Amino acid sequence: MITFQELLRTRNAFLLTGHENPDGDCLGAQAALFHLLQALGKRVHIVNPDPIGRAFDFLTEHTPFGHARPEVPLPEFEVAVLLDCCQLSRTGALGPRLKATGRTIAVIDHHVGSDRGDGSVCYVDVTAAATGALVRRLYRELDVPLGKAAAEGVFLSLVADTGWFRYSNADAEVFAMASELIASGVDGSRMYDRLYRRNHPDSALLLASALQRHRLLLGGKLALVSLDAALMERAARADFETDAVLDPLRSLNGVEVVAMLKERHDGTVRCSLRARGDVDVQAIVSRFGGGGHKKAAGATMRMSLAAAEVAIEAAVQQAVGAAGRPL
Ligand SMILES: [Mn+2]
Repeated sequence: MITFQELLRTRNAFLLTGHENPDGDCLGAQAALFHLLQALGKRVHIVNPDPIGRAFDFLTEHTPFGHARPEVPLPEFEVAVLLDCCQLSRTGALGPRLKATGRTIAVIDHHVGSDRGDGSVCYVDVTAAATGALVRRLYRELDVPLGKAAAEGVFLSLVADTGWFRYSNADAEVFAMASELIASGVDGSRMYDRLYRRNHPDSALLLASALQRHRLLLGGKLALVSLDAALMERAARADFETDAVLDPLRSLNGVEVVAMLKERHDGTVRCSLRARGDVDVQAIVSRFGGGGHKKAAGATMRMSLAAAEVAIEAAVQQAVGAAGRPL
């Protein structure tokens, strides 16, 4: 069995990809791995299922991000690397195209069970706070110095997945890496402004409308917010990041789980769960075919918004009971 490091050393052409609607960890890790492979003299292309979000456009100053278009052939590659996910199904319409090439699928990921996904060669650690932290480790193991563009990518990964160092996954490795990255010239405050302070003028009203729809259930332990397709369309037009509703709900005293349900036009509902305390939301979403981490997880549910609300409330009720605090 070839190691991940050997794979990077011995193959010459790589395609880097990740999950649909790539987030800061996915994109930051891709930027860092792109420059690692270039330093090793490899050919490398980033081809994501979706274009890079506007908030992350600063990454494109140093790193070329591409996305798949049905009419454009994929670049030649020997290895496709999935970052921040482990299943081709998470890459949307790109998945079947990658599979059809018959090339090696590799995985760098930190989600629960990611060593049992579609990767035949995996670099996985579920205790790592971010996929970008794993790419940082690869630089050390391959003895490649971290350049400025890669440092920016790793820092973005860390802040994206630790909620700017607030979540319980912000461990000693995260702070040690962050310290090293800031010392190497990453401007954290500037990145914060670029990520979070360029919102569309409609964003404040969208946040208010979304928050207005929340309900407290299970005696205040579950905060549930349902965003119907009409609101999701307004959000898309304003590039509004719906995750912004999660923190205000998680801040409410007594809330143990926050559930956000987003209605899609294809008849599915995207569910995002966040936990405070001991409830394992990864276990909850696994019943619906989803995945993630103990404190942050998601699933795509094939049902109506109303049915998803009922299903999630029931599943959370069971889990809150299982966590040792019966209602
Ligand atoms: Mn991640």
